[in-house]
Amino acid sequence: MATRTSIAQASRRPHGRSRTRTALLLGLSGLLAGAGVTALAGTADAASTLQSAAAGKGRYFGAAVAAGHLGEAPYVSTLDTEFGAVTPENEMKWDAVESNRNSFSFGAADQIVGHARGKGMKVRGHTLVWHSQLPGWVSGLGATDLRTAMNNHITQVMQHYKGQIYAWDVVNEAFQDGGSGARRSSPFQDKLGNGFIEEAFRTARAADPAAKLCYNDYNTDGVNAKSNAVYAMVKDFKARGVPVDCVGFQSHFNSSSPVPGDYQANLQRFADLGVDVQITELDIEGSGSSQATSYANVVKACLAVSRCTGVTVWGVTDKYSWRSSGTPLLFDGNYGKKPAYDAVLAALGGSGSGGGGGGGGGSAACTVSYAKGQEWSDRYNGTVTVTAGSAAISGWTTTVTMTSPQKVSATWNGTPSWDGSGNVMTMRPNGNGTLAAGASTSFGFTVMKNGSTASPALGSCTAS
Ligand code: 9MR
Repeated sequence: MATRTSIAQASRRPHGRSRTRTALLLGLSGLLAGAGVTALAGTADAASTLQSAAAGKGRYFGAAVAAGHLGEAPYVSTLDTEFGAVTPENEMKWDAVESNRNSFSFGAADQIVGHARGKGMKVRGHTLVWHSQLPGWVSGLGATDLRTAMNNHITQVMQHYKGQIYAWDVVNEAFQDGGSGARRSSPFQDKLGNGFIEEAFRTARAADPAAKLCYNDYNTDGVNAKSNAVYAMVKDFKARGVPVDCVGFQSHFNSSSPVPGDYQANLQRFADLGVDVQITELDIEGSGSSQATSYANVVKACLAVSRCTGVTVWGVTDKYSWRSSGTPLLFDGNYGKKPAYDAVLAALGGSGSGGGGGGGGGSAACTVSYAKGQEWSDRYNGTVTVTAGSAAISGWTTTVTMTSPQKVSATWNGTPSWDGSGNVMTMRPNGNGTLAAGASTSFGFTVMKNGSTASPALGSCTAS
């Protein structure tokens, strides 16, 4: 387990701001005979997904995946619809594939790789040499034996997946936190010395020459002593022909470790050394528009660096995140798209924003997405997130259509009006009409089921 004091476990509720709940008297407006709800326009330009939008920018958009969740239908459909790359979250680590010396078990990792490749997704291999999730037998070896074991591990694992892996995290987290810029103490460092990293990369190149070979670390996302030390190593490797192709920036952020102001500059300086850069484990604790803005900033930074080849978020849904109480991902526990999702999609030029361009300009546009909230036997809550496109907006309008005989009994953070049937709610801002480019707001409502559990349908979003 990586210990990291800078990442506090935030325990804030998602979307936990105070709500002004406006009870609506529905009396007449709710009931409608016949008609029902027909297909409706749905979300505006809903064809766009994270991967399709990223692909439009020449990038991949991936997620860390756990084999244990591949039997859960909404997990798989979210993964398959939205993502174009996977990283096994734990299944390729040393303790998972070689818990006993020279006895390899690839079952769980194979499941992920098989699924991903069946869907045409890229696979990032994670990770070959790491001080954590390392079986006890490795730590107990003397130097000569350890060197043999390390090289054997790299060779066996990489050859098993030869030709199937886009990029490998060959060495993970080998530097200390703090200002020393020193290597972290580990069996590899302590017994083999600084040269173990170089040796691991050389062995990896021989095992699968087609895979990109990455060094991956955290707290190296901005310019600091730790990233300076990694930078010096990569520079030295490039100068001496040690085979390194990419550097992974894990990018685990929260309020005490926010996205650094020099994030893009840091990516760029590594890219300028002649390596690709990748955002490898992105998650950002928080909720609502501040989380969305941080996500958008990370994605924009990657897009601004031509050698930033893709972004991987560290999980599909908040409920399975390694720090789930911090709700750090793009989909909530019910697989609803969060404001952060919309912001990422907009930053990638996707959805209804008109895409294209590349930063700035453009006319007012917005997109909407729906997420189901808490549910009771007689009612459920819904949230609609409105996200501005590539230009700032000063107002928005969208419609939400319920299935008769459902009725909306309350709304918040919006100003509703109703059509004659009482089924179609047109929502306008309630003090939340002004949004910066890519920024989001949301409104909510309670739907009385009256026997129907149908989800509401969204119309398109109109911005001014
Ligand atoms: O998300 C992973 C979690 O399920 C494991 O318990 C944990 C064990 O160390 O590793 C987590 O993934 C880590 C990744 O492999 C390397 N960078 C930090 C990630 C979060 O701790």
